[in-house]
Amino acid sequence: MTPRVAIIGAGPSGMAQLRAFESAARAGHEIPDIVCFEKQADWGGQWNLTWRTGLDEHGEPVHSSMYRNLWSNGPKEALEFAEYTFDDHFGRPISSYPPRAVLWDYINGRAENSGVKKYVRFSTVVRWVEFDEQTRQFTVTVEDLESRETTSETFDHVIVGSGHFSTPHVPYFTGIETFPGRLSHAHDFRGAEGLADQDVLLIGASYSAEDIGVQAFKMGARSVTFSYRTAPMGFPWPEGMEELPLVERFEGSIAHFANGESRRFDAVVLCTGYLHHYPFLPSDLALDSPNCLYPDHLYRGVVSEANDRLFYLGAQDQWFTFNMFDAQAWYVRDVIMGRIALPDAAEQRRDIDAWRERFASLQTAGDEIRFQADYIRDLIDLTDYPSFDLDRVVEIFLAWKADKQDDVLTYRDKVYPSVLTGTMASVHHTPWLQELDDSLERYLSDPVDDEVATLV
Ligand code: FAD
Ligand code: NA7
Repeated sequence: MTPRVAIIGAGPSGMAQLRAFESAARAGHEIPDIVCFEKQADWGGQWNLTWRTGLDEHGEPVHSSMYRNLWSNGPKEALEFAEYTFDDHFGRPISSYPPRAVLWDYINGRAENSGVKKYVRFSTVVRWVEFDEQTRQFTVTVEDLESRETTSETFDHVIVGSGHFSTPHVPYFTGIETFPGRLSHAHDFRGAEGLADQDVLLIGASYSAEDIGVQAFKMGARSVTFSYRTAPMGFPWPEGMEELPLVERFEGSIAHFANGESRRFDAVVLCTGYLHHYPFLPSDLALDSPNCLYPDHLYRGVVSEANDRLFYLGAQDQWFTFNMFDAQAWYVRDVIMGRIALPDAAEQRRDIDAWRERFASLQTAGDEIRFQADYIRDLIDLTDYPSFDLDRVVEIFLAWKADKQDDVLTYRDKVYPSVLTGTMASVHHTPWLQELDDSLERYLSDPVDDEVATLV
């Protein structure tokens, strides 16, 4: 009997898994029977932008937390697929920090080229997964959101690629219910244009706070204030942007901070992160973890310790993204296809403990980046995923960190060479701070000088 594999989610992780199986099929191997369930009408996961917030047209929680003005927050050279380069896709150099639509086009291009769409059941949400100890199979219950029909099928393996930056973490701040202005979580942020001329408070000190704050500044916010819990981001902020310690309480539109200062705000965005949330899994199978670089109970970061027929992709906090998902997907494929044997439970635990011990000792962002690079290298060494110069990618990440530290408003204008092709990225025709059109068409166009100038 051909084994059956269910993949939950057709975001970059699920698409990597489809591509991994397809590449084995192309090499002449017999692959399992695969079904990928995707609740959205299209693939791309987070990169599939929606204008909706809250619930979608079917009453399901909206998945994507991305916004109109989102451009890559790290250099594209750090996420390039080793077997489908930016040169393969665009046929010419592009800049190092493309907008969302361009990266969607890239991941879509690889998936389309490999013909894996046939495996995906779109607009189909996974409602429940149950494991039968006797048959050692999973029953996966799904709902077709168009027909509203619920069906169940059995699978030998389940791969969870449902992402973990979608269910907002919303802490309480004393008196926040008295705040009269616009109050939202980053998950529902869709664009900063409405923040023009406003005094904006962002609570949090990570990617979302930084980027939404910078977007607000770009779109003409009167002031941008960040409030941190543990440590400030520490960038040399321009006039009009500042970091303060944690908000202690709100009194109407006034926020009082832990250092005794207070400010009045028009809008508050909670950039307080996301929860790992797997409502389709029973608690003994659902990953329960903070957002971190090495969640517990995942052997090699992907195999569930509770059930070695259950896998998670992309469950880590992410310096690396697309190429890490590839490394994981190739490994999971080879475990499922019997090319890699899993060690016994004791050895799996020993390995998890060793990685988590190192994870606990990491001090700096550089340590974290090297840690994740080593994790990826470890996986790539076990499969036929093309290896690439991970040390060079680490250097690119470190240069990006330094560029951002120099100027958080202009780092996206910098360019890097591909570690795969050597191609030097091109400088975008318009500096990021002046570029108000985030479309693929505008990005790939070659505007004449005065079209650029009108935006400056
Ligand atoms: P996701 O992209 O979240 O995809 C998960 C998929 O699973 C979705 O399509 C969802 O609809 C589907 N799904 C969920 N539940 C179910 C269910 N029950 N049934 C069926 N389908 C389901 N990364 C970068 O490299 N560069 C960036 O600039 C960058 N910016 C980001 C900005 C924001 C605001 C966020 C939130 C993330 C950003 N990321 C960025 C990280 C991003 O998470 C990854 O790039 C990538 O999208 C993760 O892929 P994934 O497939 O693991 O998860
Ligand atoms: P992150 O990276 O998980 O960061 C969450 C931030 O929220 C972090 O700075 C936390 O502070 C802060 N946080 C969490 N709880 C609180 C409370 N109670 N009070 C104050 N601050 C809090 O999430 P992001 O949304 O920034 O990024 C997620 C992904 O989206 C990422 O991959 C990007 O590419 C885009 P801490 O520093 O822990 O004290």
